[in-house]
Order: sequence, then C-alpha cells, then structure tokens
Amino acid sequence: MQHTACGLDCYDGCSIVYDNDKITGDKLHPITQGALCANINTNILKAPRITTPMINGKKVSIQEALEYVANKINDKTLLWRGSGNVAVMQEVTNLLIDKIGGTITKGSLCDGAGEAGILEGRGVNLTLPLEQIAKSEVVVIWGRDATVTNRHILPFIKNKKIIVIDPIKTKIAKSAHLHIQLAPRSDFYLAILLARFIFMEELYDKEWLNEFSSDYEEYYDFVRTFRIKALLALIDTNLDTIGEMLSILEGKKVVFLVGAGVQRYSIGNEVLRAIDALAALLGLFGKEGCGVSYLGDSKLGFKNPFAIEAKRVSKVDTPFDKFDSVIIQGGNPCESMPNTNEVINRLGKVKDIVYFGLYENETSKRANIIIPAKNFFEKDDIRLTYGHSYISKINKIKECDFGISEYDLTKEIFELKGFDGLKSEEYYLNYWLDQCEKIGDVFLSKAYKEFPYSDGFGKDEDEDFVFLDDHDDDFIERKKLMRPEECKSISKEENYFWLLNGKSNDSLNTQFEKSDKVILHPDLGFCDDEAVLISSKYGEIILRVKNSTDIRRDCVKITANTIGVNKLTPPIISNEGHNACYGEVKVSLSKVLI
Ligand SMILES: Nc1nc2c(c(=O)[nH]1)N[C@H]1C(S)=C(S)[C@@H](COP(=O)(O)OP(=O)(O)OC[C@H]3O[C@@H](n4cnc5c(=O)[nH]c(N)nc54)[C@H](O)[C@@H]3O)O[C@H]1N2
Ligand SMILES: Nc1nc2c(c(=O)[nH]1)N[C@H]1C(S)=C(S)[C@@H](COP(=O)(O)OP(=O)(O)OC[C@H]3O[C@@H](n4cnc5c(=O)[nH]c(N)nc54)[C@H](O)[C@@H]3O)O[C@H]1N2
Ligand code: SF4
Ligand SMILES: [Mo]
Repeated sequence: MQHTACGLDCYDGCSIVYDNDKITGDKLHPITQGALCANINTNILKAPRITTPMINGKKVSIQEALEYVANKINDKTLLWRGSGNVAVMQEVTNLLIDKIGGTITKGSLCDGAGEAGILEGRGVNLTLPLEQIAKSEVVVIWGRDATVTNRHILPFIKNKKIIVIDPIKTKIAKSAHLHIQLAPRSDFYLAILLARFIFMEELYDKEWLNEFSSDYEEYYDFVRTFRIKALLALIDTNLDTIGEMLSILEGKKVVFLVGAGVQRYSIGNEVLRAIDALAALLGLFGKEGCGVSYLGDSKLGFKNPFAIEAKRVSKVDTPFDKFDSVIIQGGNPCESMPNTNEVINRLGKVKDIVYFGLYENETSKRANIIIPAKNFFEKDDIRLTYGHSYISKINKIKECDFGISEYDLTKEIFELKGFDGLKSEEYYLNYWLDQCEKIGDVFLSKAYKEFPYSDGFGKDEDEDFVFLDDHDDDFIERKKLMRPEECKSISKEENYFWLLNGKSNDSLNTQFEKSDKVILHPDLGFCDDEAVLISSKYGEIILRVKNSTDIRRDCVKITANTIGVNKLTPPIISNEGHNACYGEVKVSLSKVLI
C-alpha cells in the first residue's frame, strides 16, 4: 500500500491510497475522508495520452525533441504555463527561463480579481480552516458550485442553514433555505444593499468594528451613495428577500463560501471587497465558526525556490506573436483562454510552439514540437491547495516509459545548454516539505491559522480592515461595446443573453469529458438537442440545446469543458488582479439547420 495525492486543480486536494493497482480515497485525510471523484476514479484512467514526441509532424525520440528545443529557446521564448497540474514542481521550468532570459506570464485565468479585492481589504489572503466551516450555523454559498467543484466540503456543511446566491438554481440551491437567483454581475450591488440595511437596522458589530476598523462609518456614507431602487432593479430582487437573508444571518455564526463565479468580471476585486465588508460589519472575522472562505493563496508563507525575476506578459491577453518560440506547459490556451480565435491567430505566427502536456487538444494540434509529460501518478511532487491548509506528498506509484517530468526536462536542457546551478530533485522536494509543519500524518501550511485575522489584518496582523471607498464600473459604456452587432444572426434587441461559465462533474477544466451543450431556459423556444448558433462580438459557435428551468431567462450557461466556448469570451482584463473576465459578455442565439 502506498500513499499519494491528486494533482488536479481543485479545492479539495485529496489524498489517495494505492493498493493492488487500485486507487481509493484516504480515509484518514481531513477532507478526502475516503471518497474521490469521477475525474480521478475513471476519467483520468481512460483519457488517451500523448505518447510520442514529435517535431514538425515526424516521430522522434524524446532526446531529439529536447535537443531541438534546447537549440531554439532564447531570450525570445515565452513559457505559458497552465494549471493542468497544480503541484509545486510544475514551476521548476522557471529556472530554465531564468537562464535563457525568457518571458513568463502575469495574471490569472482563475481567481486573481477576487484575490486582489481580498488583499485590498485584509492585506493577506488567509485560508479559512475547515474546522471553522464545520462549526458555523449558517453557510452562504456565493457563486461557488460546491456540489460540482468542491464536493468534499459538503459533509462539513450538512444540516446547516444554507443560503445560495447564484443566477442558477444549482443542486445545492434546490435544498437551500434561501436562494437568491440574482442577475449575473450584480453581486457587488447586492453586498452594498445588504450593508446599507445592516447599518440602517444597526445589526453591525460595533465592538469588533471599533477594535479592527477605523473607517466603517465612512463605509455607511459610501453605501448610501447607491439608490436602493436602482440596486434592487440591477440585482433583480426585492426588499422581502433582503430582509429574509438578514434575518437568517442575524446573531449567527456565519461562513461565506465564495467561489470564482462572482469575480469573472472587470469589477471582480470590488465584489470580494464588498462581501468581506459584510463579514466585517457583522464581526465575522477571527471568530469560531465564522469567516469568508475564498480560493486561498496556497503558497502563502513559503519561500519559493522557483521564483524568478523574469520579463512578464499578460496571461489573459497574451501577445504570443511577439515571440519566436512559445513553450506551453500543463495548459490548453487554445480552449481555456478567452477570445480563443485571437489566441489561435497569434499562435499561428509563432515559429516554434512546444506543447508539453498529456493529452491531444486544440493547443497540441497547433504545436510543431510535442513532448509527452508524465502525470502526477508517475512522478514525485508536493501538493498544496487553495481550498484548505493540508499539504500532501505526491509519491510516484506508476512507471511511465514515454513521458518526461518537469524536473527531468529542465535538467536535460540545462545539460544540453551547459547551464549550471540546478539542484537535485530531492533537494527541491525537501525544500518545500521542510517548510511545512508535520502534525501526525498530515503536513500543514505554515500560513495556517485556526482563527484567521483574530489579531488583526495585514501580514503582521497589526493593521485594520480597510473598507472600500470608491467604485469604478464603466460597464454601462462597455455594454455598448459588447453588442454583438457584427454578427448577422442578431435580429432583436432582446436576443441578448449573459454567458454564464461553470464547471462540470466529468471534467477538470478542459481535461477529460467534453461537452457540446448550451443550457438555456425553455421559454426561449428551443427544443432539446436542437443546434443553436451562439454569437458574441468575438466569435460564433454551434452547440446543442439543453433546456432547464434552473437558469434565468436572460442567461445561457456553457461549461468550461465545451470546445469553442472561449471563442465567445472577451479578452477584458479585470480592473485589479489582472484576471480574465469570462462573464463580461453577452451573446445572441439563432436557430441553425444542420
Ligand atoms: N468537477 C470539477 N471541479 C472543479 C473544476 C472543474 O473543472 N471540474 N475546476 C476547478 C477550478 S480550476 C476552479 S477555479 C474551481 C471553481 O469553482 P467555483 O468556485 O465553484 O467557480 P465556478 O465553477 O466558476 O462558478 C461557480 C458558480 O458561479 C455561478 N455564477 C456565474 N456568474 C455569477 C455571478 O455573476 N454571480 C454569482 N453569484 N454567481 C455566478 C455559476 O452559476 C456557478 O454555479 O473549481 C475547481 N473544481
Ligand atoms: N469559458 C471558461 N473558460 C475558462 C474557465 C471557465 O470557467 N469558463 N475557467 C478558467 C479557469 S478557473 C482555469 S484554472 C483555466 C484552466 O485552463 P488551463 O490552465 O489551460 O488548464 P486545462 O484546460 O485544464 O489544461 C490542462 C492541460 O494540462 C496538461 N497537463 C495535465 N497534467 C500535466 C502535468 O503533470 N504536466 C504537464 N506538462 N502537463 C499536464 C494536459 O495536457 C491538459 O490538457 O481555464 C479557465 N477557462
Ligand atoms: S479532482 Fe478534486 S475531488 Fe477529485 S480527487 Fe482530485 S482533488 Fe479530489
Ligand atoms: Mo481555476
């Protein structure tokens, strides 16, 4: 029997037991508690792997592929790394970029806008421990599709009062005490409205605020600048619902589980700041059973041996065409990046594209050099996570005779180029592990705090919580830009829907099962399985209809594992945090005959 862990980009960071060629969840792991998920139980095992290194369409040996790459890379090389595997050794390739004077990326396709907002208010993004989530009385699930993306949290919130805030009636919304099915992109305004009533009804925690904040009275002035009627219309809710939510929260131990869904917008930072402000007003930081859980900073408190001072370009709107060679590692930008028509166009101008990954996809198709990687069963690594503070060692449990690990690739190219300074793989693994605390069988991040922010905010916990005092939303102007007028298919003004993004049970972003579906409300008059042309300012795709009354009439939902979805999404960069804004777009629908 051996132990290892899942390296997939997921809140849960599960531990695995490998016995007699079978994998099961580690019963002793605080979150896994014995269960894994379909992605690792079946999907990963059946996904066909890339097994042959290639150069310009010709099969070669891995050595030949590495020699070719070593000859091509220089200070005009870009490394674009995705999050197909989130374990720490992925970043060892930075050391290569450092030596050649190459470029890496800045920003995020994922949680960067929300994190920026958290840093503005709290100074540091600490992870709310599972113990506090388990001790709460009320859980507000805000833009997180927990049953799909974070299923191991469910046992921790069983039998609690649940409020869900989501434009979709998600599985958990169906059994919740309250579901606010708000208009997309209106979370900031909802949080402002709630704050206004917390002030008006004097529900705020004066004692906590006097100790940990100096500007909460100014926040009242700020929230009063928004008109209640206008807010209600934007959110698409009513005063009864606001009252009901506040009566559920009043005097209770409340945890907010905030997901990436609220911040895939230009004002994503302000959304997290406004949600944090609610928690602050109610005095929910630093106390038992209370707090705001978002995607935490998994590397917080660690010294990173792979941190480099390289040139950086945007990860959201990457100027691929400015480089002679691009290495794509652990990612699939031709499907996962917004505005993929332009991504594909720019990549088409690059002389050498190296695809270093596991599966064939839209990106591998466009690469002229293919290097098969090893998956996380086939190499040693360390797994941190943004969902909790437990850290697992990934141990090699399978041999792979065709792929190469990130460490070995780096080592081979160091040798071919005559570079020095690379330490052993063991050195780096221990470097990370030595920085964790070992408690019984588990490793814990040094950034773990039982009661985050109990002593204060900022890196040294000696600062105040900082309330938002400014709002910058040029959306109304941008709305004009978003009109898909270049598309022939638009007939009516009403044919104009929010594009909702989300994840699916059978995929991990673009890995594993693919979808060809768009989910929309039956009132729109489409039949199940009918082909529909979906258009935005950025591109068009044809998908099959899946009707559902769980979605608002003004939205369509397309999950991240749908090929072509990002032809529709904009290359807009969030106001803070340099994040992708997948939701900041409207699309139109038209029938097609195929
Ligand atoms: N099975 C599975 N699990 C995964 C992943 C996967 O692909 N598959 N991906 C992993 C990754 S990389 C990440 S980042 C996490 C993300 O997981 P989550 O944090 O759950 O984020 P999303 O799935 O993007 O969106 C969550 C919810 O936001 C809602 N939403 C969309 N727009 C809005 C809005 O404007 N306001 C509000 N309130 N809600 C909105 C959507 O309807 C959806 O229910 O999941 C991880 N876990
Ligand atoms: N429309 C829409 N787009 C989205 C999202 C959305 O919700 N909607 N979500 C966004 C989010 S949250 C994220 S995090 C991004 C993710 O987008 P990416 O970072 O591009 O990740 P994936 O699409 O999952 O691509 C993973 C690839 O990594 C490779 N891989 C897996 N493991 C390894 C390994 O160990 N080594 C190497 N070398 N390669 C490996 C596999 O070949 C796989 O194809 O997508 C974003 N894009
Ligand atoms: S994908 Fe997530 S839920 Fe599934 S095994 Fe991996 S860490 Fe656990
Ligand atoms: Mo993500």
